[in-house]
Amino acid sequence: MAVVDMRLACKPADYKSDVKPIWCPGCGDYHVLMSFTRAFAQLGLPSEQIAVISGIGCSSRIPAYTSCYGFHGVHGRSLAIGAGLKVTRPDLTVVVASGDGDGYSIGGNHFIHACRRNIDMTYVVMDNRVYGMTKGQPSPTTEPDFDTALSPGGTGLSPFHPLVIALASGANFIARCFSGEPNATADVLVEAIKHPGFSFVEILSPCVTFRPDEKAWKDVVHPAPVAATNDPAKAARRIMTDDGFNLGILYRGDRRPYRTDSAVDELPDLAELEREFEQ
Ligand SMILES: Cc1ncc(C[n+]2csc(CCOP(=O)(O)OP(=O)(O)O)c2C)c(N)n1
Ligand code: SF4
Repeated sequence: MAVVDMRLACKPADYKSDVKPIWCPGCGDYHVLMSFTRAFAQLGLPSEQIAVISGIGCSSRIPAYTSCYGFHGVHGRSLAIGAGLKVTRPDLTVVVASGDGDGYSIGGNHFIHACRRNIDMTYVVMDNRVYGMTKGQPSPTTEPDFDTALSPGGTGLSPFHPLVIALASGANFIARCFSGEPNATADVLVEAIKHPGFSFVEILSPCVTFRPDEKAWKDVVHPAPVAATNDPAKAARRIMTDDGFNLGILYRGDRRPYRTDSAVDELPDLAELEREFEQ
């Protein structure tokens, strides 16, 4: 019998659903979707072996646009849902998608503990430094001088630094990408998904409607000048001092992932638990 190499047989189009995205024309998230489907095709994974989980926001609509299993959850809780799924179904490839509001504001605590737990899943945050879906409020990554009718005079607050927080919380794979470079982003997603344990990919993805200034990101992003390090001290220095536009895999450590297989072995008999509960 002929053996089919799934990587040759899979095309990005196989991972698209027939739901038409309703993002604004020019939104960076279209390119992120393109990167997802290219990465899945490169990996040659059947779509039923992938689950894309999200919270709430424009960015969090992404599961509906893929042909993979999906769960459009509640605001800020995508990582909790993804972790629960991965622990009970370790055979699935779990990709969790979020926005900077969803992931760093209401979901900020889950982010820290997901980095710490190191469950084998990939966390993608489409960061546009604004709440797009609810019409332009500042998010944790918004610059302090973002002066709009909703934040008159700017917030005056120091932005959250997701990569530094991820590193300090124990994340073992940290990358930054730009939505406008879908091939490079797909390559990073492939590496992130293959990485054992929690992998964090921050994708700068412009909100052209509430942050038209972000269209200029395409002129300021650049590949990181040095290769990924596995030394957390070096990574900390690099990430804390970079200009916020260095792209690529910035840190790749080798901390042991959470043992999902043993967690499943130790699950009690659910029927028995139900009987006990009814008594
Ligand atoms: C519990 C709860 N609080 C607030 C909201 C309102 N809400 C919906 S999306 C959102 C922010 C989304 O921002 P972000 O995650 O950055 O995604 P974007 O729309 O920019 O892609 C907020 C505050 C909600 N849906 N649920
Ligand atoms: S509001 Fe912003 S984030 Fe939402 S779809 Fe439009 S451009 Fe994209």
